[in-house]
Amino acid sequence: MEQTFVILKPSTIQRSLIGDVITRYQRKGLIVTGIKMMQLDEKILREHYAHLVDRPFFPSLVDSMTRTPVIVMVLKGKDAVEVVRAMTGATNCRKAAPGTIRGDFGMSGQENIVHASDSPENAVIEINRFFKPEEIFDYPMPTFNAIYAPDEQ
Ligand code: IDP
Ligand code: MG
Repeated sequence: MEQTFVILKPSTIQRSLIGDVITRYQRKGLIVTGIKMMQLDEKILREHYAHLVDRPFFPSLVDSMTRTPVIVMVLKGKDAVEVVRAMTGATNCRKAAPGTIRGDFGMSGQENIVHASDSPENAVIEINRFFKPEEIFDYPMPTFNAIYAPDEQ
């Protein structure tokens, strides 16, 4: 089953929303296969946000993403990348639809609560960038057969 990569950004840590955000993913039926707290630095952010390094807001984004440690997560589910991106909402929280995580928890374009991988290819790259193989776990979930029909598993 597909896995995707999520960062609970410093805005989430500072606003004590860690539990609320993780609860949203778990209630949806996504399985947490990896989770840890880590301090990001400019080097890893230049890789992770390579498409943005030349943008004028990049220094501010680095300041924001290094302000506190973050929580990085791997979530597993059918079509997990698409599902989690849909739950995330538009980049700017003020434009993100109500019901999405950004739409419900934020007011900023930069301080926008979470990062989520935007394609299956990037999910694999990002999981490998932030996690060692032994930090990702495959374990049985008793609820699995209540979350998915047999032909969806
Ligand atoms: P995404 O997080 O919705 O995939 P990206 O365009 O990949 O959006 O941008 C990565 C992150 O960079 C955003 O989540 C946000 O924190 C920040 N960002 C993007 N555009 C802007 C901007 O115009 N001003 C400030 N920060 C921005
Ligand atoms: Mg992006």
